[in-house]
Amino acid sequence: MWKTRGVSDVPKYALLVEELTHLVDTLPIGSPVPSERVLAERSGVSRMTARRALDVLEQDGRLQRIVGKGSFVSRPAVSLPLRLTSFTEDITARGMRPSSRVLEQTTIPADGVLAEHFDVTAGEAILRLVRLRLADGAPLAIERSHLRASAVPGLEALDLEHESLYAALERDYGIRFDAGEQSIRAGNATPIDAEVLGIDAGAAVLELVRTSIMRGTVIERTTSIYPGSRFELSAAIAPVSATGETPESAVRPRRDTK
Ligand code: 16G
Repeated sequence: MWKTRGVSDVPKYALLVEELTHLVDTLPIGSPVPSERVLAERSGVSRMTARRALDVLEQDGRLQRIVGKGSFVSRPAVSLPLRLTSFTEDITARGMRPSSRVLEQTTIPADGVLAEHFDVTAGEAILRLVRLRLADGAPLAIERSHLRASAVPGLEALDLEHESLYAALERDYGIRFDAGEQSIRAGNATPIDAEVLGIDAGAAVLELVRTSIMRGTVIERTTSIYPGSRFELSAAIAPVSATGETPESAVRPRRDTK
């Protein structure tokens, strides 16, 4: 006789995949994930269903199964490339759907620190844009951007909830960055950022600070906060002889700035 298991198990299976995805999202890399047997008992599904759910996460690269040991949260789902690409491009390239929630969009006068970053006089208009960035609906990062207002008149009226900042800069202002600098430093989530990102206050975060330049003019400076337990940075490293420059380490003492 044919079994009807497939039909009755579908919602439970989907639910289990969803639950497991949420679990690995919140656990640090390397943490153990409940075994097939425990999952089956807890969720009231067959062991076969529990195994299939674990398979899905393994195929997505979210879990690593080690024979005889169990399943573990695997390397980050997203590694952050060190290139002048946009969040939208990076996430789309990974087969996920990017989206944003605008938390703040204002024009402010440059204080001393911003004036120095943008090489303008204090008081000059700077656009401030704070966005929660999501991939497939899950919060990934908080980005606090400052933009030279004189280079992007009218930008504050754009709907940056639904479109890429870099795409808008190129389309409306012909801005395509030709240089940039990015610093990466360790930090701890502030209570506000932690709540927005769905992580514990004080949890380790990666802070990426990017300065984007076109024809020698700083246009953008953005600080991105990523949960440290889920991301890694990857960059190609060239042998010293290939660069023709004096060797200099990328690691330097930290300067705390906006
Ligand atoms: C990236 C950039 C950020 C830029 C954003 C634009 C890093 C560390 N930062 O997240 O500086 O503002 O892309 O994204 O990569 P969008 O074009 O999708 O709005």
